[in-house]
Amino acid sequence: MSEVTGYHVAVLGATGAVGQKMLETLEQKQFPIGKLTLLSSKRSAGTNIKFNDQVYTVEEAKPESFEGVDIALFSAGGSVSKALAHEAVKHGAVVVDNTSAFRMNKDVPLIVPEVNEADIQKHNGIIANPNCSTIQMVAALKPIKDAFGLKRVLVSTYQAVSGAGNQAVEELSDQSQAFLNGEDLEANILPVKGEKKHYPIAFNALPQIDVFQDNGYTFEEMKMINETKKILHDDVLPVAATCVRLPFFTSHAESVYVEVEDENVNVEAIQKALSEAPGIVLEDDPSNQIYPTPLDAAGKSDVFVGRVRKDLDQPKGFHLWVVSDNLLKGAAWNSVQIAESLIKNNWL
Ligand code: L14
Repeated sequence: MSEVTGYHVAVLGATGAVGQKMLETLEQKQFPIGKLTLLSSKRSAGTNIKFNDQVYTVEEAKPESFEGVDIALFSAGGSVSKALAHEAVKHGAVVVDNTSAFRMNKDVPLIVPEVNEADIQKHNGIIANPNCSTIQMVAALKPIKDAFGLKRVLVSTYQAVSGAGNQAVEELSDQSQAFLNGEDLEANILPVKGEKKHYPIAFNALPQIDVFQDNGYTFEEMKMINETKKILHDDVLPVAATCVRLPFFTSHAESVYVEVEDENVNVEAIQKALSEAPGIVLEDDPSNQIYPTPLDAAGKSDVFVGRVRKDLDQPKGFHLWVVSDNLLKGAAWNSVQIAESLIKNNWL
């Protein structure tokens, strides 16, 4: 790239829920863009999108689309990433991939910049953006691990529908209206688009996010488990997860139980470590009913933590409540942060 004009950035999946947030984030953080290419599947090609007061027409993504591209942000689903990421790299782009296609590949760094930024250097053209639920959890675990050691993690999630895309967002709003009108609820998307069965999400809770694995866990749960170990560089860390979809649009919340290594850690010490950590905002004052909620976190880049408590029976056990915008820190903002780090550190 030339210093004056900025980088050639491509966004693949530009019309999707995450792609839209990627564009908003690039605008907001004034990413140094010299040229912008918006790409999508054939279905969404032709859509016009405004960026920095200029109108762009979304083009169908093909291998040649990446000629001259410096940084390609991928968010059009795993199969599209599998088909096009290596092609993009061959054409000279560095890919930040927001799907689960390459996350667990040994030669693909899996990055949350506040946690393991240095791992970016080992990239071979593809860098993976972790799962949304993983990102906000490891952001909160990292300062605890650094200060007190980490022995075990148990998490239950309360996840927004927007993670499953714009169609799931529409489904929740249609069903909510129907429910209040006393009409039958039509379910076609959730829990998983394309699965045999669908359940209403409005006024409900669905203990299935992504498809079931042979071990009885869902893929979302296994992503949280495996990605957490990889990002924290601890292959033997015990992690278990239960992932649940709830009827709100934005931000995931998580009830996280951790056991630390050190003896005699108190709540204040955990709160201090969290409040000093980058990207974390501690909102924890029960006497004034201060704690994070999904509505409050929506539209913000940080990870919010509250309800820090000591377990009543396990002296090294602590409970926390972790909330963040799933489309921002959980996806678009984390990807743009990775791109910023590539530039800042000369790791392109
Ligand atoms: O693995 O349905 O990046 O909310 C995260 C959102 C998978 C689907 C991922 C959802 C996706 C998930």
